[in-house]
Amino acid sequence: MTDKPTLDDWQTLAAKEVKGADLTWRTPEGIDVKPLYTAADVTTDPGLPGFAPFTRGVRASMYAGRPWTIRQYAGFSTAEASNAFYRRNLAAGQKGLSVAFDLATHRGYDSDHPRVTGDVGKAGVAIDTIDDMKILFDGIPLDQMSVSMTMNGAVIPILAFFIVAGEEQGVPMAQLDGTIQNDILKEFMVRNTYIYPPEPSMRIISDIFAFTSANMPKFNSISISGYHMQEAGATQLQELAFTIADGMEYVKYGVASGLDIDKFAGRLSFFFAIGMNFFMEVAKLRAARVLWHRVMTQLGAQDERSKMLRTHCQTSGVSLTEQDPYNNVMRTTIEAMAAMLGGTQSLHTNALDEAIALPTDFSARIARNTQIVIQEETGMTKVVDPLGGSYYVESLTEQLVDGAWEIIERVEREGGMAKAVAAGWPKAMIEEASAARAARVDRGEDVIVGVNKYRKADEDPIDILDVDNHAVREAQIARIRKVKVGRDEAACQAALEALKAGAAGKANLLELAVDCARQRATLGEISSAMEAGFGRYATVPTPVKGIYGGAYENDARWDNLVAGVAATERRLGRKPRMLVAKMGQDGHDRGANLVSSMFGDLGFEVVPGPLFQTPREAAVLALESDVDVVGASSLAAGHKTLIPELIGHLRDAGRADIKVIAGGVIPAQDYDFLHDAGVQAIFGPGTNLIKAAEDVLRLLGHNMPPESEAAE
Ligand code: MLC
Ligand code: 5AD
Repeated sequence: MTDKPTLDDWQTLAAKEVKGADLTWRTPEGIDVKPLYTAADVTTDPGLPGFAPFTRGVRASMYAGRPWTIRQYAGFSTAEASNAFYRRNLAAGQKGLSVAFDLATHRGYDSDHPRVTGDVGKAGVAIDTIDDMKILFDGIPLDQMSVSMTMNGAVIPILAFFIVAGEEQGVPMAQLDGTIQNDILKEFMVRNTYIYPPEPSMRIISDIFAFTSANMPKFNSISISGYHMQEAGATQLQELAFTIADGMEYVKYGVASGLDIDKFAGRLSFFFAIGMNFFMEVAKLRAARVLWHRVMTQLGAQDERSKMLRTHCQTSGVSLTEQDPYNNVMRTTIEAMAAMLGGTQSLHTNALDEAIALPTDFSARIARNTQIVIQEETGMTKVVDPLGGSYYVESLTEQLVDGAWEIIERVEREGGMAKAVAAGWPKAMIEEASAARAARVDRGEDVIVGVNKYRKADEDPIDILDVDNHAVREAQIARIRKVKVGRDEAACQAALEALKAGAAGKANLLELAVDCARQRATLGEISSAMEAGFGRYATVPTPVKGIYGGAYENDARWDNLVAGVAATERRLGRKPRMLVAKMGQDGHDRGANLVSSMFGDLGFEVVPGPLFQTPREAAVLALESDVDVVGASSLAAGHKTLIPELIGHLRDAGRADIKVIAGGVIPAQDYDFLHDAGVQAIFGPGTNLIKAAEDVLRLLGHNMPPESEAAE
């Protein structure tokens, strides 16, 4: 009989099989993943589910007792259209609701505001008044259905509308079950639907904690979100650390505002993205629970429920592709499995058309059924934390806990997350990770099937949802008028004045806004009443330098481009200039920041345009900066309205020579329309930035050598 093989024996055997090749994989988190894990890699006992520190789940019985909530995020066009969509989805097996609002609503503008013509009803549903909110939940009993609302900027009017919609349905607020996102720190960092400056924004959050903990015991007062960090390019470690650090900051603000920690902490909830690194995602959710338990113990919570991290998850949008879109169904399935194996409480699975448009009934059905099949056909829900005890998963969990703790300690040393966000380093860290990832994808080092490998020669177009924002806007304007005519104007103005005074003083803003909602004040009016005291916040992007370009050191194609930029500079007598424009209320700046960063690395003079410009403002900036090209980045479906307007303003100013290119989430169906409007090049999702830069140089009159085409 031979001796039991040792780890050294395995090492020797494996090395022989692969002829000595190094099998270690360094992940973007900087974790060295080895080809084999054994008991020697695990130092802590994960304990049992339902018990501190909840590594294996927050409930003892987990999905064996009750499966996670199938909660699909949705909303588009009008309240009527979204309500009908919700009802169809609930009839087909969805369990909880999740409302997506349009960007005008997010940013506190009524649909009749001149700044939002391109955004009404586009990325979500338009909500201007309590009447819209009531229609949204028509026939959906709010004492039985839990409702998540993704709202951060205009969180006060939206929550007030929700409370009053319940009231007018006959449901007292104490019975309302659901979640409000209410997470402003990550808005300043990555999602950008803030309205007010950081300080009053943090006060709003504490006011909501105070109001809901006193009046709405079933309602989750916040959804502390890492999702958007991962969407913006963060590594899973960054997402984990900054999310927990955000949570700490909110708890500290709540306590500083006079609340007892155990009175509100039990209703804090979380939200993570689940991307394609399967085991890392499983470990991330487990690590998050351990970290939250640790943090809350440190902050003095006594009640175990205050230390329990309950979370929603959404499969990753950025991991999905426009090309060969049916691959997205597989990707989403894999991600959904990671979310459930990590122990999520609630889940959204993305639709296969994610990279180009909002879901249709067809794509939403497949996305929803992905979860139903896992829950009802596979037996996977029968066992609690089935990956518990996996050497690899336990080891990754520990490494993520330790890695995140280091980042959290840095945040704490520097005074907490609000200060860190103001200083800007977390955002810069995420953008660096984003640029590094883009370079790895463009260089083919990270494979995306159907995009940088096994790409189809021809893509078959798929049917997508197109919202007519002009029609939605007209309908909304009519309803705003109707509501204003029907209300008691003096009572409404008095409620708004009280809110204005409350913003200047210390009164609870949500309580005052509920009165405004009862008096039929609009979302824009409620928002402006607070803006009068708080002001509106604006920032200018600062693209990171050298990360994308640095990945292309000694690369012939990059060098060719740099030479092309230099030649263009000699021809123009100055560096070529590009404005990267973000128009409308679309704050998704990942693409714009990447493009600014890359063209800067190539030697362009880049003008990174501020967020939320109108087409006229973007045109004025283009003229003042005397740019050669405007790159309009659009990720929220406003392109068919905003980009043609921009071109019109440039032409009116006699500068039709300025080239306008468009990039972002632009469906192939819209290309002809945009070309006819004068757009000279369009770069959709999955564009290789090197190829895009070559096209831009050609547009600027440079004769790019043909070998760079061949090198693609
Ligand atoms: C659960 N329960 C159990 C149980 N499991 N009881 C006994 N045995 C078990 N095994 C109980 C719970 O205690 C709870 O009751 C009730 O069942 C509901 O379960 P839950 O686990 O709390 O689920 P849920 O109600 O769905 O709440 C999940 C949540 C919540 C806490 C994470 O915050 C939530 O739903 N979040 C969703 C956020 C979301 O959808 N966001 C979309 C973002 S999209 P009780 O009484 O204890 O409550 C976005 C995109 C963008 O942001 O950028 O636009
Ligand atoms: N309906 C459905 N899903 C949406 N998403 C954003 N808006 C909507 C909507 N109105 C999803 C996408 C996106 C993520 C932020 O949320 O998956 O990537």
